[in-house]
Amino acid sequence: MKTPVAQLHGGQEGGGIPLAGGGADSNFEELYRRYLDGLLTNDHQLCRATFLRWLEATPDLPPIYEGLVRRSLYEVGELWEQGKISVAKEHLATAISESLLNLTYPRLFAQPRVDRAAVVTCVANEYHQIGGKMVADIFELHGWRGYFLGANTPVEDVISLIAEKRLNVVALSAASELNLGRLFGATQEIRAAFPSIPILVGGQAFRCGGREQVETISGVRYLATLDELEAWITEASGHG
Ligand code: B12
Repeated sequence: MKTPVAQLHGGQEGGGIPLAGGGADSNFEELYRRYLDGLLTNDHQLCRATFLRWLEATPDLPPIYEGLVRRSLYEVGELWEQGKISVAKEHLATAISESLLNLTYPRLFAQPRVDRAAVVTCVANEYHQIGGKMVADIFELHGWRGYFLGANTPVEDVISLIAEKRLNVVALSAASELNLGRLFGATQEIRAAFPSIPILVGGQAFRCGGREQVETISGVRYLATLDELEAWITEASGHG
């Protein structure tokens, strides 16, 4: 019998998946297919085992966060958009994905701490929070404190928090294109309240543009990937 992934995409079934031998890339591809099967059959155990296998084999987080979790959720989103899976299945896949991110905690908090802090939040009306959570985790991985506020946060509350904590950067996330205007507005309000704090922005809301507009505000940078974020953190960590 074909697996759900094979049924939906006409692809091959995954077999045993030792990571040594047979080419690392093809093994990761098989792991990915197995993980996606787990998501689509709501098999939390299988997803967990596959996630841990990938985690063991990968010293860095961006490959697992983007190569496994983001890639699979984008695929889940396409299947939902095409009407091939139900909203319920998409929600289950999201819940599994979100819970698995916490398996990286031992690695995140094992890093030596630096005296830096970031706040990461989704703008008001934005309910896609997994990308923002990944961003906060990458700050933690680099020894920063990554305050993650999650979905749908009013900008005035973000501003209060910036005033309360000693923050070095604000990171704003938006996935829905409809929220691009809110993100732009939030960025302007934060800049008006704090003339020099760096503001990072990102998320799929920028898929069809918007970067140029938001980067006209001083000290605002759009970053597309976790690798770009790591480069930014490394550079910022070097400045006293
Ligand atoms: C899960 C999901 C939901 C869940 C979210 C739950 C949760 N806990 O997050 C729920 C059910 C709430 C939801 C709701 C909706 N959703 Co939805 N959803 C998704 C889905 C399947 C996965 C989202 C996800 O987690 N992706 C994985 C993360 C890791 O990727 P990411 O967000 O891009 O983040 C990465 C980068 O962008 C970057 N990044 C992100 N933010 C930031 C910030 C900074 C500072 C930096 C540096 C980097 C960065 O880092 C991450 C790692 O690379 C996507 C499909 C997709 N393509 O993503 C659709 C999708 C995003 N949703 C979509 C839609 C249409 C909706 C709804 C409007 C549906 C509806 N009719 O109600 C609502 C909107 C709700 C709202 N107001 O926000 C569309 C958006 C289309 C568009 N162009 O705007 C998508 C693309 C599905 C589709 N194919 O049509 N959704």
